[in-house]
Amino acid sequence: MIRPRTESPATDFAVALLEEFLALGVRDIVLSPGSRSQALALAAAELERIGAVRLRVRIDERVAGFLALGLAVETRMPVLLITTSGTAVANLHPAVLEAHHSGVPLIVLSGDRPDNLRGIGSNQTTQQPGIFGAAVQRTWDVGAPSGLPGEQEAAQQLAREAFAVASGPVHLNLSFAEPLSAPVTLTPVPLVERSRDVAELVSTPLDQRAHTIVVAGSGAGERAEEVARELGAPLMAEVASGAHFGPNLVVAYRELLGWPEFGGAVERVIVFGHPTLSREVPALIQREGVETIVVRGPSADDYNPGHAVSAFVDAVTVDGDPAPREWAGRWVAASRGLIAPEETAPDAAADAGTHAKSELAAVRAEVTRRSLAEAVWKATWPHDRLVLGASRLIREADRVVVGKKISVHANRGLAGIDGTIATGIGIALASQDDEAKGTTRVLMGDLTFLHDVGALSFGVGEARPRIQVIVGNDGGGTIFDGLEVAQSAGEGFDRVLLTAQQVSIETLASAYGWAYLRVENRGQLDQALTASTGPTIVEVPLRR
Ligand SMILES: Cc1ncc(C[n+]2csc(CCOP(=O)(O)OP(=O)(O)O)c2C)c(N)n1
Ligand SMILES: [Mg+2]
Repeated sequence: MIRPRTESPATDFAVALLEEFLALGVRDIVLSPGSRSQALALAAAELERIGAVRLRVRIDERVAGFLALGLAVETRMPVLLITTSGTAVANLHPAVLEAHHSGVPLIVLSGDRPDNLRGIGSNQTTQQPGIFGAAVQRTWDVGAPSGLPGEQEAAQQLAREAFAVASGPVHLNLSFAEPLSAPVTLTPVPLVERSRDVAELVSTPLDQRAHTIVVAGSGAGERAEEVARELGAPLMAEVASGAHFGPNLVVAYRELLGWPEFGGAVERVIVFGHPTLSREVPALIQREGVETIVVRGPSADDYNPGHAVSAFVDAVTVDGDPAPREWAGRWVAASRGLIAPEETAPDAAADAGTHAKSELAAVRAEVTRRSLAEAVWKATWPHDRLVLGASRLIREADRVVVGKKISVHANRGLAGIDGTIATGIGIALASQDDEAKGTTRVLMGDLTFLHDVGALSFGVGEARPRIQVIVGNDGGGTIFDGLEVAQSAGEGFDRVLLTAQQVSIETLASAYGWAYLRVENRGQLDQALTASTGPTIVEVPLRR
């Protein structure tokens, strides 16, 4: 549909562009303020007023980028990101890179000056086309609309082209000239719910040869679990793979991959998603005589450690009956034996007094990384969402948590410690949009938290989801303690790797208007995890 013209060609273009994105099925817009992009921003605000989009406004573009990423992860639809010119655009780069490497659709709309005002030292003007390099599927540099006939149709065409290639991030750099906007009033038009065309995948058949294992990395999804069952293969599913459940799950996969009678016996590996959490998986794939088939995902790069992968396929099918249960059963049983409880549970046969005492001791016990990961996992149900930051806690969770069919996300495209809170808020907002359902829990280390503290800011009128940001605070980046450098670095280690910090998280929570709970023992942790309603920070002190 073409709207009547306003006094500003910029506004006419912006409205036509955004309305076409809506017609294609886009429902979420995130924007940061600025003058050059005002036509887009005001059109977005008007579309929000008539109930046609969900609009989120964030002052920090880095936060806006990761918020959009979280929304897109949850909705599986492209999200529009609107920014002004200059450094504003560059602040989207981290989220654009993560989206590129994990195959999340983002459509960046950056405002810019017209061509004749670029490269002459105009205020807030830099080389924006190409700023994201190879991290975007495509870049358009669009001249300023000037009111010529056909400009609105051109805007619609642009939206269709961008939407069609947005399997990851794309960049529309849009020039605008004065008048940068004009008042516009929109009336709702009926929107057709359209799902995105999914390309027909060519399936490769797999036989049930024994001594096959299925590996599920980040973004693998439920299909990995299904294929493991159909093949009768043990399933090495990372905690944020979307496949960490089912009868074939092998939680202690790292240990077993190192054992000759388990890892040593593997002949074939089927990989879904992007494995990043172990050294054992890439080592196995590079071992002489192991055949590896990678099922391609949306990520930019195909997983190919040591260039040792034998075949890349779009999808797999399994014909016939699973391999004998003996193979998978052995792995599952051995894994169960390895994941012993951290502390012995109260002895049921003991007398009532001893029983009560040991229960009390369990409630008062200090929280460890393992018990923190397990408690958060245990508190999460299918209507909830779990987001795991980079560093030690996701690794701890990956080593110990039992199989459970819940929605878990981690930014493993580049495994940055940036944007974790914003990503979690995006997932929370999108997953809770319909009716009040579920809580999103975001578990991270203290540096990861401090890196994204700006994401705690909700502007006036912004929706505040049910979210718990759970910070395991060990006073710095203690993951480096476990690396070789901790032994070799000497005095500089604490200053430049651990980067110790003593920031008051409680004060930050209060400054940003979040509820705050400090957890001193396991009993308090369990209570805190089920307590909250609105945005809450749960600080859990951990030993270095
Ligand atoms: C944006 C970014 N900068 C730096 C790194 C390197 N890095 C990985 S883990 C880490 C420390 C994380 O510390 P914390 O969040 O406290 O977790 P802990 O290691 O203590 O569990 C850093 C700096 C990264 N992954 N991403
Ligand atoms: Mg830490």
